[in-house]
Amino acid sequence: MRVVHISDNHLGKAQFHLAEREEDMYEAFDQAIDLALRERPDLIVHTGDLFDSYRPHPRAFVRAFEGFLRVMEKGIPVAIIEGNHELGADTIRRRIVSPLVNLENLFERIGYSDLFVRLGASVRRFGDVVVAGAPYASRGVRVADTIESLGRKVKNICNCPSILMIHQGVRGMIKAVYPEVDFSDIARSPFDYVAMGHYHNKVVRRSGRRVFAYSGSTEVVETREVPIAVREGKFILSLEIDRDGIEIKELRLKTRPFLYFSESVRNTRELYNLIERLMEEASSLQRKPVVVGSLQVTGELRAGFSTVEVRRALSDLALYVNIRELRKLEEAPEESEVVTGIGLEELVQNAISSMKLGDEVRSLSLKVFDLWYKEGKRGEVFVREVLKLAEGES
Ligand SMILES: [Mn+2]
Repeated sequence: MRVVHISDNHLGKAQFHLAEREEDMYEAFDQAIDLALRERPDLIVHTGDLFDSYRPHPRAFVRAFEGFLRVMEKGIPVAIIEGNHELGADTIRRRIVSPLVNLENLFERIGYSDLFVRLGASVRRFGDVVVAGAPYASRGVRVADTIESLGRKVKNICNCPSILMIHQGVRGMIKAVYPEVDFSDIARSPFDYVAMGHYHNKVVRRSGRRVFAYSGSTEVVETREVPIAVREGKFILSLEIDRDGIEIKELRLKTRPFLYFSESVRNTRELYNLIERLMEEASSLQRKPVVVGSLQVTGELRAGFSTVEVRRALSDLALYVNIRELRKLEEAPEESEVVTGIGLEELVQNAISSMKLGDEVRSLSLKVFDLWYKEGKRGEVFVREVLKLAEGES
């Protein structure tokens, strides 16, 4: 059976408050569907965060509907689970349904109930494979127990290849401060392919005949993904799965170009060398890039001057310029900190821990952060709010 794995489209997100970036998310999703259809798959599995919000903009909802309709009109089923972004605080506390339920209802109305299948800790057979899936669960919920019980159900259905779909941080696969599952929990389960969402960079791990994979997001959703995204790109995964094993192909998407730099400049000559290089790179591209970088400024350069100069030079060449200017060398982020990990929570924790706070306030700040994090708010706005809260206390 040919199965395509897609994840984390974050439809509706307008990164940097730009309409162009909202459109980029839609285009990446459309492209993912195009690439998937070219594979002539028997099934598409979607591992969550189709939408950026549990209350998506109608534009995002319509684009998702249109994309999946193209799949279903060809008779191809889609199995999907909710990511944390589809399960906001309201959906849990006030029993508001996730947007995937709305989508499911709509497809049911037009006769596609067999083709759009939302898995809520349940198992379904599609042709010669059994698929189990569970929606995102925050830390504290025993995800490992859910996986174990799904594993038992799968064995009862048929003696055929099996797929598990989860939207979780898995310790041992990625660097995360709040992993909800250990790699051993999925490794000891009986599933042949574990399709994962949540982490936005592609991670494919083979173990004998089995494969564990994060396909990654289809666009850059947060700036911390940029260092890896510029090197590797964004993907969907296509696999041929049968009793003999799994063959996996990584299909790369053509997404908005990003330029990334992390440099220290000591004087205007070094600054203008950098600017010249960025201008050259930006003008060689067919589409305007988003430029993301950090500048460590030392020596004769005034604070803020370099950032203004880079922005000015790239104003016509780039869609958006996002620079962090660091004054002292020791404040520079470790490259590994930027590159790896689910990360944002770690940055916030480190920031809170490094502030001059009383023990009680620090522990309160970390608790507030923990609560908010569990409710799935982990965008840049959220981090700013938490930092503001903590700073206000000091
Ligand atoms: Mn996501």
